[in-house]
Amino acid sequence: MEKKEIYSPRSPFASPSSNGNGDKAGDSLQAVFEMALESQGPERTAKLLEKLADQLRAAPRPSAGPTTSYANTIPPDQQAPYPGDRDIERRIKSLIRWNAMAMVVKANSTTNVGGHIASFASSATLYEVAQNHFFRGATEDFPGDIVYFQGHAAPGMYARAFLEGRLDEKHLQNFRQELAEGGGLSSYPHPYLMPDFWQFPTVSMGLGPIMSLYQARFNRYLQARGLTNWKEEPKVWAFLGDGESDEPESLGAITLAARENLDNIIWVVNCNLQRLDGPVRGNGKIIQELEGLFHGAGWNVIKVIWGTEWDDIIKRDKTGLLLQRMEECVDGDYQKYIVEPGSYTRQHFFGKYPQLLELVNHLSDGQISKLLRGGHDVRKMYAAYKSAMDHKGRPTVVLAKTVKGYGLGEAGEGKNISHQQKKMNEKELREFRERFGIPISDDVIAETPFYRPPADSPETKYLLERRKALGGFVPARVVKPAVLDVPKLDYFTEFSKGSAMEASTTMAFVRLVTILLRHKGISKNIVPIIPDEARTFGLDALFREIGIYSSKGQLYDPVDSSSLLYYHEAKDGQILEEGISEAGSMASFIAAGTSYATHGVPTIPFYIYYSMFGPQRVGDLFWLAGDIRAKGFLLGATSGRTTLNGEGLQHQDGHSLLHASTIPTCLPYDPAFGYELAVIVSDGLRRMYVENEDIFYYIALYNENHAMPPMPTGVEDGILKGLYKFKPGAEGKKVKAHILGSGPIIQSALKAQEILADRYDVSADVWSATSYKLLRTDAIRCQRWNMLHPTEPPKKSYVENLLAKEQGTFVAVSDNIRTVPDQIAPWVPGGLFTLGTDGFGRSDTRARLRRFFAVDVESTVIGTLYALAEKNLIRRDIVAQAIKDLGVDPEKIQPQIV
Ligand SMILES: Cc1ncc(C[n+]2csc(CCOP(=O)(O)OP(=O)(O)O)c2C)c(N)n1
Ligand SMILES: [Mg+2]
Repeated sequence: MEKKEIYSPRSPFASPSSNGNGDKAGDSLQAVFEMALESQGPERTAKLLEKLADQLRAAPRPSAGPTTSYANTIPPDQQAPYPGDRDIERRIKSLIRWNAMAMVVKANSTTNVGGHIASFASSATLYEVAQNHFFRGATEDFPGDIVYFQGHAAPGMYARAFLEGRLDEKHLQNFRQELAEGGGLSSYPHPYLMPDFWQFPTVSMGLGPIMSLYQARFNRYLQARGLTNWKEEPKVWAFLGDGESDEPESLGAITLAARENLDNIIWVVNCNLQRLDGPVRGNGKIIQELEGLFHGAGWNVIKVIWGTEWDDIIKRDKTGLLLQRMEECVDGDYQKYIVEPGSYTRQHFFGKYPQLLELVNHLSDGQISKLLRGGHDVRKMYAAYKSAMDHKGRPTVVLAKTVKGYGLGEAGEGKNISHQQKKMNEKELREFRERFGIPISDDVIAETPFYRPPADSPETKYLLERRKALGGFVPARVVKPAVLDVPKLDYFTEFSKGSAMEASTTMAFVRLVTILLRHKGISKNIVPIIPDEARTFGLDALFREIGIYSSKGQLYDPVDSSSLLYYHEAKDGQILEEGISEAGSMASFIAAGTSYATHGVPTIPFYIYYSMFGPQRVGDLFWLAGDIRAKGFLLGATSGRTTLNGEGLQHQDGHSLLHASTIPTCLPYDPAFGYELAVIVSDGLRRMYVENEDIFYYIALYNENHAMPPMPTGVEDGILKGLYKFKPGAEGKKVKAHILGSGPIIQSALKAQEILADRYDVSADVWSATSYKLLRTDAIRCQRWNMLHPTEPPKKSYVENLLAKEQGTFVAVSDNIRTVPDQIAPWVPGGLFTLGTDGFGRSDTRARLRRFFAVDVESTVIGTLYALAEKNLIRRDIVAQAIKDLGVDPEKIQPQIV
């Protein structure tokens, strides 16, 4: 069994050999006692026992369950000595504190853009110790440590970058005013907005933590697959709030890190005991709660609760009452000790037991109120980080106790309103200046000027020297240009030829990824990601072919080892089989999709999943994929409200395409045929991995088999732009119509085309609509330009040009809600009549479902005739007759609810 290195002991008698064997320990104690009695005599033995009893009372006691006592994990005598110049570091930190506060106060003196002071005020020491001694920047043969900064502590990171000379006053002045002249700083870490600075968006609580876990695992994956040449492994640091730990994404995946022995990750939880509204656990202790959780999950836990001044007080307590008092106080009490004067703490904390008062007799009330919490003590934090860095075999979490709004005094130290505090009056500014010794004079203090010491000052020199020694600045996002040798469209000729056999687009994708995995230029860069659904999509053949990544290889003989497609886990496996975790899978997608930037190693994630459990389930991570400039392919399989027929309401997806359309860097596609898929993927590979565009793809895949025709000539451009004519209607008919179909529902359009021609004298062209969003974006772009250039010849969008000369009426039909095709309605000549699958799905056959939602062949015929009648192009009684002839019940229930 692994040796427990936590300080807070579980039992004073416990030793590794006697763990779990109380009798043995008891026996040896008995033997020692008898020896003492014999050699020392009863009197001296009694004295010795008394002394031991004293020590026992004063020793930290074990708590019940997986927690240890409310004490620092690392005892003072085991603390690594502090290597830095504490004095100068304190001055640097003070200036950073000032500038971080000033930028928020300044921005809010003339605007209402907001910002946070209290969060960084509580975490300044947590970051500064790491900046001066741990975070390693990127160098030629080292990718740099990977740091997830707590989002709303961003002002502190900007303030440091200002001192480092990376940002200037103008930037700070324009904090949260990014559209101001000269540009400004984004509110939070957003690589989309500050692509040279931020690497990881973190402010949506919980996403930073889960990303960091999968990033650490992805780093191991890259190494196992031989895709790196690092001189040493980077550490992944994640800083999060104690309130943030309530998010399921924060703690939901922590067992992964222990299971995978990710000793390359360090979490630092800033336990300031407060969230936005008030205490995180007013009636309990968040540090203890988190300790229990992390211990249970197999992490190495380091608690940093008390600062150095407490060491002596704790040592002098021989009664055990101090620890008892520390444990019986809840976080609500601890918060109160911050806002009340030292006399209150003396009376209510120490005063509960008279013996404790004696311990602080020598301290004034002022001194009592300044007894530091561990997270504000560089020596304690350094020791914790050092121990975390050196820890082998398990991930580490540092639980650091701090004060929210530390140093803000009356303006918001430890108050329930602290989080929202963004203004300070002159008196408060003066107090802040005094407390931190900021060289700003009275006459200008009201303007909260920024302060940067001169370039040759000891502070600037020290700070730069430290960063230089550690490899460079953090955060920094540096993208080294890399171009992959991606296949061109001719690599996919089997798709352009079509196939005699019916197939689904999911099958087409499986084939496509299989041949991509054989392409010399990119095979090794591909990262297939699957959340326990490979068999559903027919991807299980890949298990054996490329293996499932497992850091442990395969320690067992799989039950299906004798079969051709056995479940094959391997240390260099290529598939990331994430189990049932869409959030985890998205985190892996993001790690792989940003590897080009994080590591300078472009990888191509293909994440295939049940489309219903995509944006609807983990939409915030989809949004983040845009912000972080991720690349890759998301494949929403088993798509379509009626195409996935038997699974019912919670599976049948008819709206992911709409969700995906909302993400600015996402290209959503709804292909109907194998060749369309090939055109989209090959162009995507070119755009992302040759042209280096920071975009990603969402492709809806369906599981209905149908004909896979050869590619008509000259349609590539239309496929990519979102619309092309697939099959013109019959010649010589009286009226003209156009049906836009997508995915498998284009089959309804094609059969409707025949019926319309044969029975109603209507020539209907069938178009394949591969992406309504892209058509719309293009149209909006033109429209906006026209609005702002009213006297110039107007620009026309692709869809307007394409449809300009077409006669008749336009109808769209898809297996998605009507809003998806309706996106282009304003630019369709004469408008668009849409059939779609609005409403909850339900289990039944495809035929019945399509009739129910009115996207089947008959409904498409009726819809087209109706649209023609609405334009007086045919008589209304023809529509009524068609409804009868085609056997459609006009009174059938409406799928829409409200
Ligand atoms: C998903 C999500 N929900 C809510 C918020 C709004 N929010 C921002 S900060 C915050 C409180 C954070 O408390 P904590 O994590 O303890 O951080 P602290 O500022 O105390 O360090 C909240 C609720 C958010 N940013 N993200
Ligand atoms: Mg907090």
